[in-house]
Amino acid sequence: MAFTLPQLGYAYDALEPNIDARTMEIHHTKHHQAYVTNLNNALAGTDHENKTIEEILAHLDMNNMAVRNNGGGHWNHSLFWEIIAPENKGRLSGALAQAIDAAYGNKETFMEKFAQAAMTRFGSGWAWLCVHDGGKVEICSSSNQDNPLMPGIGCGGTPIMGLDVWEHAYYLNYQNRRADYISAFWNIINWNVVEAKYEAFTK
Ligand code: MN3
Repeated sequence: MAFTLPQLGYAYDALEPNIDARTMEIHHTKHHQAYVTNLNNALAGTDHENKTIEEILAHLDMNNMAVRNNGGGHWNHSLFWEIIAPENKGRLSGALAQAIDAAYGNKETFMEKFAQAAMTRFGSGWAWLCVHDGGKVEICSSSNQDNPLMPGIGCGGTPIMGLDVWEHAYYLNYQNRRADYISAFWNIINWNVVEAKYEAFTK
C-alpha cells in the first residue's frame, strides 16, 4: 500500500494570520507531497513496502537517507497538520496538564522551554513534546526530518505535538523572524488533539 497525502481538516487560509494561505498550500501540496512521493519510490520493491510508517521509522537504517528524510517528512507533517487548527481548540487540561506541570512546573514555563527548543534548533528541524512509558512528558528537538521515533535520536518517547521550524514553514510571512512564528503557533494549537494523543498513549 503506497502512502498518500493526508487531507487537511481546514482550508489553506483558515489559519491566517498565524500561518498564511500560500505557505500552507505550498507546504502541503509541494513539500509534504514530495516526501510522500519520494518515500513511496524509495520503498517500492523492498520488504518495507507493506509496513506502517511507525514500523518503518522504529526499525530504520539511519544510513538509508531516502527513507529517513522522506519517511520522517511524511510522519512529521502528518502530525503537524493534525495538532493545529483555525483557532485554539480546547485548552491544556486533564492528565496532560498534570504531566506538563510535573515536568515543567506550569504551562508558562513549559511554553518557554518549548519555544526555546524551537528557537535554538540550528537550521532545519522540529521541536517536539514527547510522552514516555509511564506518562512522563519531555521537550526535545531534532534536525532535518528526523524524529524521536527513529533509533538513536536522543530524545526518546513518542511525539504528541511537533512544530516545524524549517524556513519553508514560515519564511513567506515571517522571513527570518522564527520567534514570531513560534509565538503564533500558540494561537493555533489544537489542545484537544494533543491531549487525546497523550491519553491514547498512556491508557
Ligand atoms: Mn515542513
